[in-house]
Formats: sequence, C-alpha cells, structure tokens
Amino acid sequence: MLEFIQKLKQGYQNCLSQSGSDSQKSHYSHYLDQLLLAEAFIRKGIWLSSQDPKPLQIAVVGPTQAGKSSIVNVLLEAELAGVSPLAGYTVHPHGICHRLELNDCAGLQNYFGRFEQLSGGQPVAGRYDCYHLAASPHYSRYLPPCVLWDTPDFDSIDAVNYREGVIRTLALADVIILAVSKEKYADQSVWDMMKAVEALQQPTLICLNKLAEGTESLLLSSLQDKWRQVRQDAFPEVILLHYQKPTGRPLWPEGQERILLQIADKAEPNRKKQARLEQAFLQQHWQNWLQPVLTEHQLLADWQAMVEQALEQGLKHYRRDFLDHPYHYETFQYALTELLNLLELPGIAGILAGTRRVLTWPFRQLMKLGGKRRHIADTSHEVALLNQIAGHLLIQLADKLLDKTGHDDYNRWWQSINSTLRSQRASLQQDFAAAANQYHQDFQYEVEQAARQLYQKLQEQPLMLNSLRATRVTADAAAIALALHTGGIGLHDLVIAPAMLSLTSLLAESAIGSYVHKVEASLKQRQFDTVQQQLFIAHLQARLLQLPEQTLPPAAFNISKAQLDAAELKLKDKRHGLRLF
Ligand SMILES: Nc1nc2c(ncn2[C@@H]2O[C@H](COP(=O)(O)OP(=O)(O)OP(=O)(O)O)[C@@H](O)[C@H]2O)c(=O)[nH]1
Ligand SMILES: [Mg+2]
Repeated sequence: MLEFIQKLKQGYQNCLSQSGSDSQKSHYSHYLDQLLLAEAFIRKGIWLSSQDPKPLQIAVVGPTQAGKSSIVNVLLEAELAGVSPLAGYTVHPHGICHRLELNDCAGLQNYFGRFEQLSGGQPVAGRYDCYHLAASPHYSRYLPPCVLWDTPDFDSIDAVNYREGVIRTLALADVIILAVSKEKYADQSVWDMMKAVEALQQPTLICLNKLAEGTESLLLSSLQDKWRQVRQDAFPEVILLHYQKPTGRPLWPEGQERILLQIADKAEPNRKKQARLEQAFLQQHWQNWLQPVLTEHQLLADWQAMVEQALEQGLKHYRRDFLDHPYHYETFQYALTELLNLLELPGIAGILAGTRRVLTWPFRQLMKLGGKRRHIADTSHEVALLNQIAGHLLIQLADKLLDKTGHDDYNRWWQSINSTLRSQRASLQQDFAAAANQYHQDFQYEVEQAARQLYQKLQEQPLMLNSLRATRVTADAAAIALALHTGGIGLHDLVIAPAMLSLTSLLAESAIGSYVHKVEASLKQRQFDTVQQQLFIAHLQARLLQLPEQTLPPAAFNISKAQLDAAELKLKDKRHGLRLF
C-alpha cells in the first residue's frame, strides 16, 4: 500500500508541475497534502511494528509566531528550541528527547526516510528535508519520557517549502499540542489542518497563547465553535497562556503540571489501533484521490477505442484494396507459380532447375532462402499497400487527436499524446515497413504449402495432371513463373499476365475447381488473420497503445487498472486492518 500511495503522490506531483487551471491545482495540492499525511502515517505503522524502541511522540504544531518553540521550551523547562520574533523561524522538525537516550530514537531515521537527521550543526541553507534530534539534559515535571517535537509553521509564505516536515511530524505524533495565539486561532489553515488529522484520532491539547486578561471566556467559546465546525470528536482540554510582557515567554499555569502526563496515557491504545486507523484514513479519501486516475483510465479507454477504430478501418482497406481486389490480389497467383514449379514440366522444369544450378554457392543458397523471397516482397503490391494503409492510419489518428485538443477538458493529456505520436511517426512507419516485409517473406511458406496441397490433389487425378503438364496454357504460365523466379518480372505482374489468368480459369473449371477455390479461400483467410495479428495488433496497436506511457513529461498517473484493483483489494482486506492484533 505504501508503494501505491507513493505512486499516486508522484502522479499528483506530475500534474502539479504542469499547466492546469488554478482550481484544479488547488484541489490537487490539497490531495497531495493528504497523500503525504497518508504516506507518513503508513510509515508510522511500519515503525510501530518494527523491533526498535518506540518512545512516545508529542508534537507541538501551529501557525507561525503562535509561540510553538516557546511552548516547547516551557514544557522542557530548558531553552532548547530556537525562539525568534521572525515569522517562519523554525523550518525543520526539531525533536527533543526527554528522559530518553538519543539511541532510543535511532529507529526514527527509518520513519523519516529520505529526510536527513541533523544532530547539532545547521543544515545546508535552503535544504528542508532534514530533522533535528537532540537530548534534553533536564527532567521536566510537565512531561513523561517522550520525544517532544517543535515544528515549523504551515501558514507563512515560506511554509510551502517545509510543509512536508510538518506533515511527517504530525503523522508521527501520538499526542498533538496545538499552539495558537489570540491573533491566529481563527485562521482557516489551522482548522484545515485539525480537520486533516481527525482520522488519526490523536489525543490533543490546545494551548491558547498570548492571551490578554479578560478575553479568556470569549476566545474559549469561539475556539470551541471552530473546533465543532471541523471535528466530530470531543473538544479537547485548553491551556490558557497569558501574554507575559516582561519575560517574553509563556508561563505554564499552576495546577496544570500533570495535564500532559494524563493525556499521554490515552496515546497507547491508539497505537494498538494503528492498522485500523490507517485503513479508515485511506478509505475516507480514496474516492477523491482516485478520481483523476479513473478519469485517466477513461482517457486511455478513449484512446484505445480510437486506435482500434483506426485499425479496423485500415484492415477494411486492406481487404477491399488487396484481398478482394481482382487486379491486386497476387498471392494465389504466386501459389500457382509454385505449383508449376512442382509440376516439373518437361523442358521448363529443366530451365527452372538450371537457373538454380548456375547460381553457385553461396548465391544459390541466398537466392533460395532469402533472395527470392526478398525480390518477391519488394515487388509485391501487398507490401506497398500495407505501408500506404499504415501511413494513412497514422495521419488519421493525428487528425483525430488534433480534434480532441481544444474541445476537451483534458486538453493537456491529448496534446501530449499528439506530440508523442508526431515525434514517433517516422519511426513507427519505418518499423511497420520492416515488419510488413518480414511478414511477407514469412508468409511465402504458407503460399508454398497451398501449392503443395494443390499438387497433392492433382496427383490423385493422374489424367488431369498429365493433360495439365501437356497444355500450352501451362507452358506459357510456366514461362511467366520462370521470369518471376529469376527476377525478370515482379510479383504484381502476375495478376495481369494473360497466361496466369488462363491457368487460373483452367484450374477453376477443372474437376478440382472447387478444391482450388477452397485452398484459395483458406489461404486468403490465413493471410488476413496473419496481417491482422502480426502487423495490426502485435505491431501497430501495441506501439500506439504504449504512447501514453512514453509521453514526456509523463501524462499523469500511469497507474494501471490492475495496480488499482490490487490496491483496492488490500484496502478492503480485513486482515490488513487487524495486522497489529
Ligand atoms: N512577550 C511574550 N512574547 C511571547 C510569548 N510567547 C511567545 N512570544 C514571542 O513570540 C515570538 C514567537 O515565538 P516562537 O516561540 O518563536 O513562535 P513560533 O510559533 O515557534 O514561531 P515560528 O517558529 O516562526 O513559526 C517570539 O519573539 C517570542 O518571544 C509570551 O507569552 N509573551
Ligand atoms: Mg518556532
């Protein structure tokens, strides 16, 4: 599931890096945040099921200048977090181990993954994928043994750069301390975030900081309203921190020293529910996240249908202009020349054999194995026509793609397919030509087989065989065949040669006429099937359907239906939800 979420996240990142409407972009970046949270939460599950020590994690989160770092210091009773009046001062998650050895937190590196751990020294300027980890030398009365996290804000201008660090710390937290000041508690960003983490069910404490005397009850009830607008669960405990003018730092109220120790007790049962919480979180957002993937599947299906239609059209042309065309269909005539060869006509047979003999090794072998077939393919009307059909088909597809761009909401998708097709058209056409030639050469085996079938049938009719050997028509046709075999004429000349036409009629009207028809029809069928399968499906269709994957920059998600189905199966899997039990 982690891999799937990462793939999905990558897809959203691809989309966001390309042009698109503002409203779509804002939707997508919202989903991207949710996916970052989901990924981090799944990573937390993996950390929880590891062998590493798993100390309690408490995160202080909130908008900029709410006093997060100050509250961290108050809770630790030590000045360990950097405090400053500059907005966006803290830019990395900063974990401070309280009553723990740093070693106890070594497993966190796996959780943070590509984030680098910094102990002490400052990170490279502008680098945000880091986190600090340090140990507190003090024993604070406010805290249980835990890692207390100071986090960057999520609302300042620069927050977009270090947002992922905040999200990762949020997902890791067993307990959340929401720090808000009287100026910031109503900000939309605060409540968007609290809404986003609701499904994680972390026990929460709100610290309302920089309070002025006398405003407590008003702010408290307003805070409560805000909470109820976005969350279904009970309104958490609130610590009121009055603005401390002289000291410049909050003062934890007396009598509330043990509040975090009590809240921390509620965290453990949640860890046991981790797998179920993960599942519920994914289920909650699944439909929204997958919407663009499903749309992309629809676009792929449209493209597939477009390609199939074009191929169907191409095959129709092939049938009409070649297989069923009286002046173009040359294959059966060629089978007859092979038959003439087998008949070993007196006189002619000698010449045919002689032609072969005068060509000495290796030329003879070449001519026999490849050369003859190549000559036949090069002069074939069929190969030329197939190339023409493929060219036409590619132009037609490009035209249709052009029609799609401009009208459709998914303009960008169609545009990238179109430009990929344009850039690959020449190579597609060239490869098709090579494949068509190869097909033609290979198919001669079938043609020779058809000739052999006819010859065997003739052998069952010795009278007819002999008379055929003796007729003028046969001799004339054999001369044509000879011309073809020695390269004097081309394959397409066969269809217009009168001698070949006479031979065809002679056979058609003979006692084996219907058999000849049958052999011709079945050869034609095999030819159609082979062209369809080898050239149109295995070659053209396969290459065309790969185009969306080859578009650069990537069209979008590239998540297959099978990958999606597999992920959905996992999502529904009850055992997944019970992994930790
Ligand atoms: N006088 C006074 N100043 C406070 C109090 N709480 C915080 N501040 C000041 O508010 C400013 C911001 O405090 P920080 O703790 O750095 O706030 P933050 O939320 O960590 O801010 P970023 O890291 O920038 O997001 C600092 O100048 C603090 O001294 C308080 O109770 N009284
Ligand atoms: Mg700070």
